[in-house]
Formats: sequence, C-alpha cells, structure tokens
Amino acid sequence: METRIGVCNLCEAICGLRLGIEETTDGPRVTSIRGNPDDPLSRGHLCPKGVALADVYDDPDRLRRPVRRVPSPDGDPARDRWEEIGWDEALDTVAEALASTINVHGRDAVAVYLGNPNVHSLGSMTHGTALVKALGTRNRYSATSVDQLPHQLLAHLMFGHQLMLPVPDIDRTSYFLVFGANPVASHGSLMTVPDFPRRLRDLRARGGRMVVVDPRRTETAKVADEHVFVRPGTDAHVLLAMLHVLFEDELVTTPAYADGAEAVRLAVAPFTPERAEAASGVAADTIRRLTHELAAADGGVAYGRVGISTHPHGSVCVWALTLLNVLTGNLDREGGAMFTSPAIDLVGTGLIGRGHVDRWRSRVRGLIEVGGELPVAALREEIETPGKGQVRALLTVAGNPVLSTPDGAALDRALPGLDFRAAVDLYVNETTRHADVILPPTTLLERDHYDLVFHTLAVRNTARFTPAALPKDPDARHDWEIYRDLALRTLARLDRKPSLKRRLTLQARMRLSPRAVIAGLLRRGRSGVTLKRLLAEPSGVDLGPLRPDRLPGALQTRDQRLHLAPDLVLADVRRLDEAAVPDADELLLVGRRHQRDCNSWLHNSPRLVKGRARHQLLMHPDDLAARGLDDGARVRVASRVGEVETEVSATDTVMPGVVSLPHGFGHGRPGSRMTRAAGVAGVSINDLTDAERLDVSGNAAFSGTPVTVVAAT
Ligand SMILES: Nc1nc2c(c(=O)[nH]1)N[C@H]1C(S)=C(S)[C@@H](COP(=O)(O)OP(=O)(O)OC[C@H]3O[C@@H](n4cnc5c(=O)[nH]c(N)nc54)[C@H](O)[C@@H]3O)O[C@H]1N2
Ligand SMILES: Nc1nc2c(c(=O)[nH]1)N[C@H]1C(S)=C(S)[C@@H](COP(=O)(O)OP(=O)(O)OC[C@H]3O[C@@H](n4cnc5c(=O)[nH]c(N)nc54)[C@H](O)[C@@H]3O)O[C@H]1N2
Ligand code: SF4
Ligand SMILES: [Mo]
Repeated sequence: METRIGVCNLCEAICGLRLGIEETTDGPRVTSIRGNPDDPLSRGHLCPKGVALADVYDDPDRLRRPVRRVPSPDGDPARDRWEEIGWDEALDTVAEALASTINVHGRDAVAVYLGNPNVHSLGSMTHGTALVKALGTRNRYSATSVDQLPHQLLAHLMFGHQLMLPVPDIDRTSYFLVFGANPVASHGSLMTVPDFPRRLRDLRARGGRMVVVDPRRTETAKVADEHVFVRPGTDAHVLLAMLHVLFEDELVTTPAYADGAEAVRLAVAPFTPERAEAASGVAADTIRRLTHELAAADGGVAYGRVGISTHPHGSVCVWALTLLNVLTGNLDREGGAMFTSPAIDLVGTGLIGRGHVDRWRSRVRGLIEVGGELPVAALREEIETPGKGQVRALLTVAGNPVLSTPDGAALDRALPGLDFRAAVDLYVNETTRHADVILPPTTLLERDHYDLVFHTLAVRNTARFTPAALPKDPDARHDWEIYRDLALRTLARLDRKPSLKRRLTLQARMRLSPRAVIAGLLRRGRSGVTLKRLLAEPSGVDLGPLRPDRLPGALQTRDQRLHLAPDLVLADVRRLDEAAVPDADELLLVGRRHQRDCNSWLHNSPRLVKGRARHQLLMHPDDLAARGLDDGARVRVASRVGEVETEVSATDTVMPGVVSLPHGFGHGRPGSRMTRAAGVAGVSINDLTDAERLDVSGNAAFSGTPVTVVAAT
C-alpha cells in the first residue's frame, strides 16, 4: 500500500489527509483515509465525512459519462430514462441550446446557478467564472444568496471588498461570542477552522470563554461556557441593543481611519436592551453584561454565521456584529477579528473584483444585484413570468436549488417549463433530474487542488497545493475542461460573437490548466511561496498566525476609509425600528446541520446515513403538549407556501416556540437517481421556506419562518 497526501474539500475546514492507496486489477483504489498530522492548519483533524470522501469516487450512483434524458413516451417524468452519450455530442448539444437561446431571446434568457461545491473546486474558481462571464447574462444566481450574501455585502460596503471578511483569531482570543453558528457540527464557516473542538479546549485552557446565542442548544452551545436562547429572526434587536449599550456606557473607541460613528450612534439610539428583550427573549441584563464582557476582553471577538445571515435582517445583523468588533477595538487586533495574508491574495491583487450593488435589478420583482448576482429567491418568477428577458434555459453547476432555495417546491414545478436545462454535476439530484443533459466532472481525488477561497478565510496563514491522488479515467473530464469547452463552443455559435481579440484572450486563458494558473498567481504574490516549494512540501507551508495592524493600509475602499454607516443598512435599521414586534404565538422554524450531512448530497454514502434517524422536526415538549401531540407522532407542518409531513421529536434543546428541521433532505422525489439517497427519510425544509422573505441584500430569510404544526391524519 502506498500513502499519498490528499485534501478534503467537503467543507470549509479544508483538512489535510493521508490516503492509503492500493493497486487493484481495476486500477488504484483508496483503501484508507486519515488526517494528516503534518498539515500546519488541520494538524491531523478529520471528521466522518472526510473518512467517506472516497465513497463519492466509488459510488455506483455517480455519473461517469455525460447523460441525456429520454422522456418517457407516457409523459410521466418519473419514467424518463437516462442515456449515456459521448462528450462531443453532450457539449455540442448544450452549447447549441445555450447559443440558440441567446441568439433568439438575448443573453438574459440563459440563467446560471452556481452551487456551493464551486467554491471548493479549484477548476471552478479558475475556469467556471470565465464561463459565466462569457455567457454574459444578468440572470446569474448562486448559493451565496441562500447563505453569506449579507457578509459579502457588508465587507464590500464597509471595507471596500466583498471578500475582505474579518476572521476570528480563535487561537488567541479570550472571549468568543457566537451568534447563529454551530462550528462543532459545521466545522466553521467564513472561518476555516479545522479541529474546532481542540482550539476551543485551548481557548479554555488560556482562561478564555465562549458564549453562544442560538434558538437551539446546539452541539456548540453544549460545550460553551454560556448559552443564550434567542427567538429566531430577532437578533438584529439584540445586536443593535449591544451597540446602544456601547454608546450609552461610553465604551466606544472609533479607529482614526473610520467614518460615520455619529450616524451609528443615532441609528442605534432607539434600540434599548429592554426593547430587545421584548422582541428576542434575551434578557436586557444579559445584553448589557455580554456587551461589557466583549468590551473588557483582552482580545475578544463577536462572530456570526448562517443563523444571522439567512435572516430577515441579515445585513443589519452582520453590520452590527462587525461594528461590535470595530467599536470595542477588537478589529485587526490579536485575539479579535482579523484579516488573513494568504499566499494568493484574492483581495489585494484584485483577482476577485471588489463587488458592486444595484447596477441592475431583477426583471419581475425589482430586486437589486449584489456583486453581479441576483437573489436565487427570484429565479422561479424569472422563469415563469412571460415577457422580454424571461429565463428560457438554465445551467446549474454543482447545485441543487430545488432542495436548497426558498420555496424549492415551486422552483421544482417551474423547471419543466423551460426550453432547455443543463447541469454540470456528479449526480442526478432533485434539480438535475429535470436536465436535458448532465455533464459529470471528475471527483476531487482525481484533480489538483488549491483552496483559493478558504486560505483567505483561515484562522492561520498557510498554503498548500495537493496534486491529484488518483489518475483520471481517460474518458473523464475535469470540470475546468468542461467549462473551457462549453465556453468556446457556445461563443462560436453566437450570431453576435465577441471581438476576435476577446475570443483569443478567453481561449488562451481557458487553455491554461488550474495548476498553471496557481503557479502564475503564486509568482505574482509576495509571500515567497512558489508552486515548486508547495510540491516539495505537500502537507502545506506554515505562514504564521494572522497579522494585526493591517488597517488602514489593507482597506479597499476608494477613499481608504472604513465606512461605519452604509445607507443601505441604515435604511433597514429604520424599517426595523418601525416594524411591529413579531407575534410571539407563532411557531418559528429554523434549520440545522448534522456532522455527517453535507447540504443536500452525500446521503447515498451508507456510512454517513447510518445510525439514529436525524430528519425529524424538533419541538419543545411544552409546544407538543399544547397541541396534544406525542413524541414521535407524524405531524403536518405548514407555512404560507407549502406543507410537509414528518415525525416530530420532543426535545428541550429547542427554545419553546421554535421548531427545527435539517436542510438538504427530501430525496423522495420521483426520478432522482441517487438511488440510495432516495431511501433516506426526511422532507425538504425549503418546501416550507418563503421566497418572499428576504433580507435587504436579497438573501433568503430562512430563520424564523412562521409555521403551524398539527397531527397528520
Ligand atoms: N432552509 C435552509 N436552506 C439552506 C440552508 C439552510 O441552512 N437552511 N443552507 C444554505 C447553504 S449555506 C448552502 S451553501 C446551500 C447549498 O445548496 P446548493 O449549493 O444548491 O446545493 P448542494 O446541496 O451543496 O448541492 C451540491 C451539488 O453539487 C454536486 N457536486 C459535488 N461536488 C461537485 C463537483 O466537484 N463538481 C460538480 N460539478 N458538482 C459537484 C453534488 O452532487 C450536489 O448535487 O443550501 C442553502 N439552503
Ligand atoms: N456537517 C455539515 N457541515 C457543514 C455543512 C453541512 O451541511 N453539514 N454545510 C456547510 C455550509 S455550506 C455552511 S454555509 C456552513 C454553515 O455553518 P454554520 O453557520 O456554523 O452552521 P449552521 O448549522 O447552519 O448554524 C446556524 C445556527 O444558527 C442557528 N439559528 C437559526 N436561526 C437563528 C436566529 O435567528 N438567530 C440565531 N442567533 N441563531 C439562529 C441554528 O440553530 C444553528 O445552530 O456549514 C458547512 N459545514
Ligand atoms: S471537517 Fe470533515 S468534511 Fe470538513 S474538511 Fe475536514 S474532513 Fe472534510
Ligand atoms: Mo453554505
């Protein structure tokens, strides 16, 4: 058996691996996966998903050749067949359909949806964005608008770049205040932090504290020093009240390079802790105490994730949270919220644009674009509403919006109405089952990897290049090759072709392999790290802890100032001030993640789905009793947009008035060819969430969706 260095790309923790590889008559096989103790960032960490990484490669359900859907003669989509076709035929079919849609209806008639695994694939980062740009559509959607859009919007508005995201300096902090994140299960997000539990133990050993604010006593809350329940969707009140306390108690320090502190003071003045208590259930005294604790900490940091960004006031939450760090002097300071110095600097070098807001709006609802994207909550209506600019063809890349976006069931119903659908995906999932053609790329084990995004968000500066562990099948294609061929073949068929110069530039760019791109980017960087060095040190190179005092020099705003009070957010603060306090009698739905889930996929890895069922609706015993329901009963959960039937599980880990369903389930839909996943029980939470509930950024507001729960009859 041979040991090779590998990497896991299933979540943001980017763990280094040691792969045991055996030669068999069918070629090399991965027979063991362990953490790599020599990796300077992950230090040997591994979770159950990492162990199952090879299941994707071995999975009989995984597509290995392009397929075309052959509709059933009786018109029942559940009986459609999939037929394997050659790469040329598949690529030409997709290119022809995209080009003719553009030729007849214009560029915006083609919509693109990019799912989460794109940020975890080097080829998508280097070549996928070029394909999307080449298509030139304004109907560009991604998982960003069901996830971290408020974080990117505020980074753009305050620091001048959408990826200038401060990261908690977890290894040195003495006070870690967590809103709406569950890193013990998720392994961290917008905070690449492999082995969170060990880093937390170290924090404790230093005498530090962690406080978690969450409507559920999560795996993270259970190991915290303190857990505070908050009514879902009301964190903006709590966070604004904390800012209110900072000003009232004269705890504010404003950096010399920041503008707008007075506007902030005025904006938060109406938000007293008492008012926040009434809205959120968090005691006013607790709000005051937590504020003082953060302000007094010798290096403290407030951190928030999915629970406060997929939120009715997600942008206000992220803004207020960022301000808590800034105004307590904890931004850009050891132990606080810090900026990384990666070997390939996406921000400083302008490799990724600084972002923009409201350059165009969605056709039907007039929702603003952010960073070149429209909210995916608008995709269904853009498909179904006739008129100029109507979406007629859809390309999904590594995504499953039927399960992952609000009111996914309505999108599911809309997809058959398109003229054409194509997907780049490893599976026939609940979305790609509608595709006319699916183009499957190689899996991670067969391709080179460098984490362009997650080194930028990591709690320590490191760099690592991982060559493909297994050779690719000669008949398989890497994702970057698919993007290259699709882009070039589509452009060649357009009536109005871009200029020859543009096509040649694109051609030259698309022909460079991701490895060559990384070599070039490293040469351009100032870290002194070269591809040659990374190949010689495959476990990764340690570039040290995060560096303080990067500001104001690192600011990307045009005036090199930190903007504390962006208008877009202040306007939403005023709306919150005028809004009625939500009805405390409603049941409010929140999502959850389990350590062995990975959004909507990996449910056909037997070792990941075994064990106790984890799809149930969690509900407080008092709420069950009030409805005469028993633990384990089948219940009907209904929201404004839809209803589902599932089992309920009694637990006091959820706050009274709150119910929780995991996201990424709901594989029972006919036609999905993830055959083993189809047997996994559980419904889709997004059959209940509402595409009309949005943050000002356009991000879906999943948290706190009002629902009713009754016994299923
Ligand atoms: N209610 C609710 N909804 C949510 C969330 C929530 O918390 N609550 N979370 C949201 C979040 S944070 C996210 S990120 C989204 C995720 O939502 P999506 O990004 O839409 O979906 P995923 O479930 O990540 O699906 C990924 C697909 O990519 C495929 N895939 C995996 N690797 C590759 C690859 O290398 N190449 C290609 N081409 N395909 C690949 C998989 O087979 C799978 O079909 O869901 C969001 N939806
Ligand atoms: N095992 C596993 N790991 C994953 C994923 C996965 O599906 N499974 N997905 C990956 C992805 S794409 C992402 S983006 C990250 C997400 O990483 P995290 O954000 O750390 O993960 P979540 O479990 O979504 O945590 C959100 C928390 O917010 C809470 N919450 C819900 N509503 C509210 C609210 O209104 N206020 C407050 N304060 N809290 C609220 C929920 O109870 C939950 O505990 O995880 C990544 N890692
Ligand atoms: S925590 Fe698990 S899923 Fe995430 S990168 Fe590490 S091994 Fe992979
Ligand atoms: Mo995500």
